[in-house]
Amino acid sequence: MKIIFATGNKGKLREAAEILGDGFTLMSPADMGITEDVEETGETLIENSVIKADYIHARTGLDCFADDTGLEVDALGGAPGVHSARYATEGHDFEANIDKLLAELEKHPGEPRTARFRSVVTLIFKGEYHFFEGTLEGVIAMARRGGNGFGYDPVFIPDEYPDNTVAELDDETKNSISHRGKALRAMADWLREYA
Ligand code: ITT
Repeated sequence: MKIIFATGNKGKLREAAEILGDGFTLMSPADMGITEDVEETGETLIENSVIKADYIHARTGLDCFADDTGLEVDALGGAPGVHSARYATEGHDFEANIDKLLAELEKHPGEPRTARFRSVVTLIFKGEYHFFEGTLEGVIAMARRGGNGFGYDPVFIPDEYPDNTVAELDDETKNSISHRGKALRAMADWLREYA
């Protein structure tokens, strides 16, 4: 099945290709000649994932899905949440975002560093909307570790692997427990059943 993943994030695209497997031919907006980024003006993950999916669907008319992901840190009242990509600066600067996260948590000594990644996937299939969600629970590390993954992975320790950050896991292991893995496997199950 051919489907477009409405994302400009190469890490997400790589993970989705592995999670969805052989039954799906994944295309990116760039493959369709669409290179400009849509503005994520929503106040929630679901709003932003709809904005991204709508943008690509309006331009191609093809089945597509988008993923909006946030990191929710309990000691920070759920921040950065929907603002995770632009936490420190307007550009998607992973390093600056992690620096800001660690600095903000230093202001909360002694508080639990519990957090979760939450992904909301909007699928537009035959013009209709379907939603899938996945979360990954864990804690924020005191410092970066590991070189795999992307984004906040070097400072996120998942409950399933308490000795490792996600950036110390290989892609397959990350996908088997991750927010995106859960949401996209649910989407794939739905497509296999109803498409
Ligand atoms: P698209 O909107 O083009 O899909 P994006 O990187 O802007 O890509 P989001 O709006 O969902 O994606 O932003 C979420 C932020 O959280 C962004 O900084 C990501 O790098 C980060 N993030 C998303 N998924 C992640 C993951 O699996 N591990 C670590 N960080 C992640």
